[in-house]
Amino acid sequence: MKAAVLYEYNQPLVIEEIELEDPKAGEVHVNIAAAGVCRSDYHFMKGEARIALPTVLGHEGSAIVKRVGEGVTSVKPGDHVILSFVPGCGRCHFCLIGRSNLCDAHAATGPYMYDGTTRLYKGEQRISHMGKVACFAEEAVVPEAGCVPVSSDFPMDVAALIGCSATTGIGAAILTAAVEAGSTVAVVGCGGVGLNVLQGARLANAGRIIAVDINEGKLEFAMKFGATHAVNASDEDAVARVMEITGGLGADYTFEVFGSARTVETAYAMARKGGTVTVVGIAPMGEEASINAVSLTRNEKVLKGSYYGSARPPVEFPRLVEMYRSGKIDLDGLITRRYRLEQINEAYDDLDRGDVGRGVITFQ
Ligand code: PAD
Ligand code: ZN
Repeated sequence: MKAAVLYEYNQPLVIEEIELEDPKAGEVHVNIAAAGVCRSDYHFMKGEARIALPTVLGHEGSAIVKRVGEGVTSVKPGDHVILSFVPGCGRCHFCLIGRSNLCDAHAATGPYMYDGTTRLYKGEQRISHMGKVACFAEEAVVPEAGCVPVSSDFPMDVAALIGCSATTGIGAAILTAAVEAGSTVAVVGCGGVGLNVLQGARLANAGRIIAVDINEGKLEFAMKFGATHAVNASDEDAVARVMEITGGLGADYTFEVFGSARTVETAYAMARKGGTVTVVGIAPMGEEASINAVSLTRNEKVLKGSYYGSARPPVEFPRLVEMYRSGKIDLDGLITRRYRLEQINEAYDDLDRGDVGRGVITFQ
């Protein structure tokens, strides 16, 4: 099957034929339908985050089940599924307390299947699977728990977005931060994930929703996804502007959705006393944000991380499907460009330039 393989950091993905082994017990072989172009993959391409190389990236995907391994009961060939990049093991402490997004067994095996081996090879060479998904390929083998069924009349490009950006962004607003109705929200970084934080804040009936970005196009987009104010951080002091908009108080909830120490500090500075700062972006390895320790105490700020929107995919994916169907969230409007797998390097150049809401690779 054809896949996009990352052999070396800072080199283009290589589109080539590789081998996919049969699913083992508890695994599912799928045909990928659509894959979203997310910055998390880009962090690996740039070497800002590390993964076992070579690897097939892609963690925001939808697919159709082709066949199932021994013991698989929750899906069957022909079923449409949304892929989860943290398929909880169901047995570790975090899965048992209902926080499967923090699954220990998944973290321990990383980009390999739960038995620690791979299903992807180029000749003798082992290739790893990002998030046990690896959807920048025509086909994949994934754990059963990574397949969340979705009805066959549901659009597959939208389904892919539910696999990461929608769940991550809306979950950060609703589940991690639990934004209160009427409150003021500021979102730093309005790409595919940040736009979903904005619409999550709108769903929570936030009062003022302030979008902060360095790209004017993204800010225009943000106004369609719930923002009431737009702040261009490349031509004004974003913290000062948020203070001005909030009458000197700062925002009740702030979100960092780019991925850098600097923007974490910006989101922290914009929060009011007692406000909640939620960090969604994944900063380059080793970067440390500096937070004034006394300000944390005296101002009672709350600093939180949000991974996969604090979601339990089998619970939240179907909820997002229903919110999309009833028109409460807009996912079609996020998809600004569609690409073929062969154009994946171009898709990431577009992401880097900030040209797109969300790009999607389609396979069918
Ligand atoms: P994206 O590239 O689509 O969006 C990033 C946005 O940040 C762009 O609109 C940029 O213009 C904007 N930006 C850049 N610099 C600044 C700045 N200094 N101030 C304000 N805005 C700025 O990326 P994305 O939406 O796909 O991903 C955003 C981050 O979220 C990224 O770090 C990704 O790895 C992370 C992520 N986290 C999770 C999770 O579970 N926590 C899941 C998915 C993605
Ligand atoms: Zn993602």
